[in-house]
Amino acid sequence: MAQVDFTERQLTLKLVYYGPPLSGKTSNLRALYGAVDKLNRGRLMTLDTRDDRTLFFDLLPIFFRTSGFSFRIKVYTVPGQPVHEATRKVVLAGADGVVFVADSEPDQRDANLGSWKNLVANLASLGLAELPVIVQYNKRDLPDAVPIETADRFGDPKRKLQEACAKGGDGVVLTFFDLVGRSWDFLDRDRTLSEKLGIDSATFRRALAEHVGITNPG
Ligand SMILES: Nc1nc2c(ncn2[C@@H]2O[C@H](COP(=O)(O)OP(=O)(O)OP(=O)(O)O)[C@@H](O)[C@H]2O)c(=O)[nH]1
Ligand SMILES: [Mg+2]
Repeated sequence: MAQVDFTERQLTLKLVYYGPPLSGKTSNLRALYGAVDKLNRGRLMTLDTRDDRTLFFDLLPIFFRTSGFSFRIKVYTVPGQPVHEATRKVVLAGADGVVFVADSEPDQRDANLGSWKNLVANLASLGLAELPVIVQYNKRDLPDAVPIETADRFGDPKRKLQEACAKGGDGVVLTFFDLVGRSWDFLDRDRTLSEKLGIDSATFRRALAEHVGITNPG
């Protein structure tokens, strides 16, 4: 869970991008890296094999200050290939929120569902069943992309779906903002964060939008 250090006046959030193999998790991180002002991000660490598949995880640190408090957001991806199950669980531990990157290719429906079930099982075993999860449908640029109206909503017909093209960057920042906001609200509910920090949700969101150098999220 989030680390709050009142002596250092610092809050650290951990977000994880999860999903089936090749759905575009690493591409999301690359696009985010490109969108965030360089003063507000660290190095993008990607651990690939030679064929560009994530072997362990990727990590992008993002940071900003407001009202005398410093915020660090550690954004991770997991490797999608089934063989990396142990790694996925390690990376997911301690998360404050998850983006589930689904693949819009029609033939990836089963892969999406399988990965979703894997996520739900891992969250439950880590005691994180209530964690905010945003579903992003990536690769919307593909001509045969599954229509968003008929896309799998993973058991919740009312679930909001974020559309994205991580390769071009569309929807990546919006997905990220949505998750950071939801993670803040989730933590605030449990730990009365706003009170302790003297920063309310609206102030936090405004600071995030201003300080990560994005004037028009989306
Ligand atoms: N057409 C299209 N291709 C995409 C998009 N996003 C990613 N890709 C491609 O999909 C492939 C996989 O992308 P990655 O970001 O490496 O996928 P991943 O989810 O990190 O894959 P693993 O780490 O193996 O689980 C690459 O060839 C990307 O260029 C997109 O929005 N549209
Ligand atoms: Mg990857």
